[in-house]
Amino acid sequence: MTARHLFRTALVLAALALPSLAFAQTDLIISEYVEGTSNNKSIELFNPTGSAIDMGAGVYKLRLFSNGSLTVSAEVLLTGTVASGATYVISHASASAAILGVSNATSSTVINFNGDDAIVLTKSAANTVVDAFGQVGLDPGTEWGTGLQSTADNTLRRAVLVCDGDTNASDAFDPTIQWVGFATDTFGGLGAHSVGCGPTPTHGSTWGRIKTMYR
Ligand SMILES: [Ca+2]
Ligand SMILES: [Ca+2]
Ligand SMILES: [Ca+2]
Repeated sequence: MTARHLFRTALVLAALALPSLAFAQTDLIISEYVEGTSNNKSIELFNPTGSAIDMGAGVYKLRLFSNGSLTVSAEVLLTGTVASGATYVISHASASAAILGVSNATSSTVINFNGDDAIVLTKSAANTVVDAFGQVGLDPGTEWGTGLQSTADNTLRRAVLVCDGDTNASDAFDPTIQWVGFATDTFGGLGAHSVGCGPTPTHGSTWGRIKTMYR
């Protein structure tokens, strides 16, 4: 084999060794929480993965744990498929027309929180936690957080760099870490969500992830 052949072979091997692009995100996240006046209440789910997610097939549930309860207060079995990059909005049936107009479903038992209640997205018959909002088993009094970044009388939107759910529903919850706060009855963000994490190299170099985040 000549030096030229060796060089070309090395190039081919180097190309084969390049990581392929894939989405590192693996599941749905809770991307928006609306706790407004009257029954203006809503939860938005977002699919940050590269594939559609069939919630019925995956036995996804949205569950409410009211006022520090350790046992589920209400739950709804979710159905429908959420495309990659799409949202799924579930709201109180008596919410304003602006909310209902962008809602995919309603549940007046689960979407029935007022600031001191935890909401957990689970999947499978075993109710594996996919994402959690609030702390199950703890009543914070009135709300978690402060000012606009609190769970009562505000809209909270997941920060763009949050691409994976909080799979621990039992630890302390501070909405100022992963959530951006908006004034009471802010509905304009429902039905769409953006994240700063697109496809990342399968072999997970941190630099590759950083580059795709800031591209
Ligand atoms: Ca409550
Ligand atoms: Ca948690
Ligand atoms: Ca949104």
